[in-house]
Amino acid sequence: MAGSIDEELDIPYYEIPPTYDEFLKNHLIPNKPCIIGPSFTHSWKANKEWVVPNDNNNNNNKSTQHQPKYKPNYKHLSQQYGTAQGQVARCNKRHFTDQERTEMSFADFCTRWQEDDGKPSLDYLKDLHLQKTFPDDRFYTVPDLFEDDWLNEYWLQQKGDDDYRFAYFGGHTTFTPLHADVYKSYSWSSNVCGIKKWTMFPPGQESLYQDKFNNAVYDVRDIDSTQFTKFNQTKKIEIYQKDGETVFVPSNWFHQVENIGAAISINHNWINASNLMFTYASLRKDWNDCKHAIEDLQDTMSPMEFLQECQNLLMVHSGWDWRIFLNMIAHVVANRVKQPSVPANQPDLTWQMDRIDEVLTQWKKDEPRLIEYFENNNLMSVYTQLQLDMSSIRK
Ligand SMILES: O=C(O)CCC(=O)C(=O)O
Ligand SMILES: [Fe+2]
Repeated sequence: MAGSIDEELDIPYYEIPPTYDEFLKNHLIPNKPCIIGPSFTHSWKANKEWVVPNDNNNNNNKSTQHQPKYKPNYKHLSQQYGTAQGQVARCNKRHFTDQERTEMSFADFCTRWQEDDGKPSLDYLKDLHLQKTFPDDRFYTVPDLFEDDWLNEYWLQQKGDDDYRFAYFGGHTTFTPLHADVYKSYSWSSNVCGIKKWTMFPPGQESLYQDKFNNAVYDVRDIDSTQFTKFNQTKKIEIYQKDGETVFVPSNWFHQVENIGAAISINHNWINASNLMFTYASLRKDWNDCKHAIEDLQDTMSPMEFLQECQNLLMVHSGWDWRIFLNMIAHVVANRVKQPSVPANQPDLTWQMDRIDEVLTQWKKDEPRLIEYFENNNLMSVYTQLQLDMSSIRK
C-alpha cells in the first residue's frame, strides 16, 4: 500500500497490552488507533458483575463473528444504579448533528432495554456520568496506558462540576452518528458486553465527507450522493470491537459507532501533552467561529471588550474558554511539580514541557492580546506560576 492514509488503515490488535513506551511511540504521538484484547480490563468488576453469558440469539445476526458473548445483567444493573439520571438518545430521530435525547432514570431505561433484550432497539443511554454518580463503586479502574489524562485530572479537582468519564448502554442496532470527539480529544472505549462496529476515517479527508456548507455526513450508511459528492472517495476502516475489547480513538479521527447486540461500554475523553496542540487548534477554531458570529459588534466596543464578548460566547458555545484551557495546563503542571518521583505512564517531563511551550507560543502568536487578556481576567498569577513551575521541572 502506498500513501500515508492507506498506511493508517492498518490498525494493530494487541492480545497482550503494549508497554507504555510502545503505546506512546506508536499510538499517542503518531495519533494512531489500536485495539487491545480482553486481558486489559479483565479484572474490572463491571466485566464480572454487569453481564451474563449471552445464550439467546435475539439479534438474528447469525454470523458467529458478530455474536456477542455476553449480555447485560439487567436486573443487577437496575438495582445497583437505577437512581442515576441520564440522557437517552432516540436513534431514529435526528436532531441537527446528533440524536433527540430524553432525560430518564437508569431504572426506566433498563425496563425498556430488557424488553428489547438483544432485538433491534432505538434507545441508547449515552454519556452517563456513572462513576461521578457512584464515586465509591469501583466498577472499573482506568487502565495504566490511559492514566495521563489532563482533562479528568483537572475537572475532578474542580469539586465535581464536570468530568469526561462516561458509560454507554444501548440496545441492538443503536448507534452514534459520525463525529470527532469533543475538543478533538482522544477517547478510549472498553466494551463490557456487545459488539461495536466502528467506521473510522483517518484525518485529512474532511472535505470528502463534508458538503459545500461544511456539514459533515450524519450516517455513513445513508449518504445522499448529490449532497456529499465525494464521499465514495473516502478511505475508511471498519472495526468490530468485541466483548471485553478496548479501542483507542486518536484525536480528530471522525468515527461512527453501531451496536450489535445489547452493548455496554466505559469511555473517557482525554487530553495530555501528546494531543494538546490538537486541542488548542480546536479551541482556536471555535474561537474564530465565535468572532465571526459577532463581528458586527466589533466597531461598537474596544478590542478588549470584544475579546471578552467572544470568550463569553465561546463558553456558551463550546463549554470552555481560554481561562479553562490555561487553568487546566497550569493545574496539571503544578501537580507534576508536587510529585515526589518521576511519574509512571507519562512521557518524559521535559518532553511534556516542550509540547506545552509549543502551544503557548502558538497561542501568543495567534492572539497578540493574550497577555493583556490574562491581566484583565485575573489570570496573570496563574500564567506566571505556570512559567515558574515549567522552569523548575526543566531544572
Ligand atoms: O460507543 C458509542 O456509541 C460512541 C463512542 C464514541 O464515540 C467514543 O468513544 O469516542
Ligand atoms: Fe466519539
